[in-house]
Amino acid sequence: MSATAASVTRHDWRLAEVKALFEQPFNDLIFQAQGVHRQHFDANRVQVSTLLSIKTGACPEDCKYCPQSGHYNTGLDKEKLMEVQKVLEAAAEAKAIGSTRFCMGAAWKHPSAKDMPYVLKMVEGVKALGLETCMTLGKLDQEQTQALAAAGLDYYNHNLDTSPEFYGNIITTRTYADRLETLSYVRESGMKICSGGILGMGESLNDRAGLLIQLANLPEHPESVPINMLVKVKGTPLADEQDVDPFDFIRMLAVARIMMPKSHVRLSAGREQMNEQMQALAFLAGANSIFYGEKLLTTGNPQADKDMLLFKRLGIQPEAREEHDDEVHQAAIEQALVEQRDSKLFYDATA
Ligand code: SAM
Ligand code: DTB
Ligand code: SF4
Repeated sequence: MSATAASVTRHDWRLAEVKALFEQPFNDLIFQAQGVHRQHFDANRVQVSTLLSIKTGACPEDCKYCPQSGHYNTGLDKEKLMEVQKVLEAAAEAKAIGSTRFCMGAAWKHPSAKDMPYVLKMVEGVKALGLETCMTLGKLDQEQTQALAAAGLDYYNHNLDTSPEFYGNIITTRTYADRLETLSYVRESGMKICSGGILGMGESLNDRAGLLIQLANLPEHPESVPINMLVKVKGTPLADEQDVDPFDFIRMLAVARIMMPKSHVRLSAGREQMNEQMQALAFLAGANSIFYGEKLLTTGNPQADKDMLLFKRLGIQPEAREEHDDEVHQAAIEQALVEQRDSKLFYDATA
């Protein structure tokens, strides 16, 4: 297929054709993905989101990849729900370093009635700071999605994680159908969906293709598709899984880009384990979003100044928030860069 053939938004993907996309020669796949990418996006813009864990550890779910599951001993310090004011301070810091979206995550099976008022206050406060809002709190019912949407929540993150066939090897306490139900409530409420998965859990090519088919065959594509590389955490059952071939990870991003041409595809967890060349390849394959700031939820992420330097070397501009003045945003980023440059820890590889 040529890289410039018009890409249509499809919802009827079948396993054989998706596998054929994956199995193309690498250069052909990247060329095709970059062609699709350019039909819908500025290829030199990347969206930046910052994560915060608002409730950490002791989760009743048994997700085998997760350092926060109460089923495994990972030595993580548990924390109860953060105070609203502390969350807003963290959001203001994220804004100051140039982030446009603030994603709050809680290690819950689902939010309880007593926690909801605090969560809604967090959404309102973060929104008032001029940031896009995102939350990931586990399973939701219809009443909760309506309340979050009314408070101004822009995105809800709820990952399918893997194919329906492989899912039972990874999680037994929540079903795939539960996840699809939460996604349908999020859609009904008018919020945008962020949903993706993880590579490196011992899944097959069929499972990787199967995950993308589930996401792309939803009635509407998720607006945001995070593709995580497993962060192997000691104490979790997946701590000793084999590394994913870096080129296979890039293939996943490229196929996601082709199947969901208008979605933001996020090069998500695992960037600390990737070199700059691999991240550049990820952007070439059509990834156009990252988590920005030194921490994911409980594990590390590259330092913000390192990411800004990489963007500068690649000629990438951070994407401005919708309805946000590009110049104001750019000024904030440049100010953050100047401040970092004055710090002793900053090494300017371009000087
Ligand atoms: N507890 C909520 C839930 O699972 O719905 C929200 C937080 S949970 C940590 C959000 C997502 O982070 C998971 O669905 C999973 O895809 C990702 N994740 C968790 N641990 C990870 C790890 N070690 N490596 C990569 N991704 C991970
Ligand atoms: C997503 O897909 N990845 C993020 C976010 N959504 C919530 C979480 C990654 C977590 C990595 C392990 C940790 O830091 O605890
Ligand atoms: Fe709990 Fe979410 Fe971790 Fe699963 S991924 S154990 S639901 S925090």
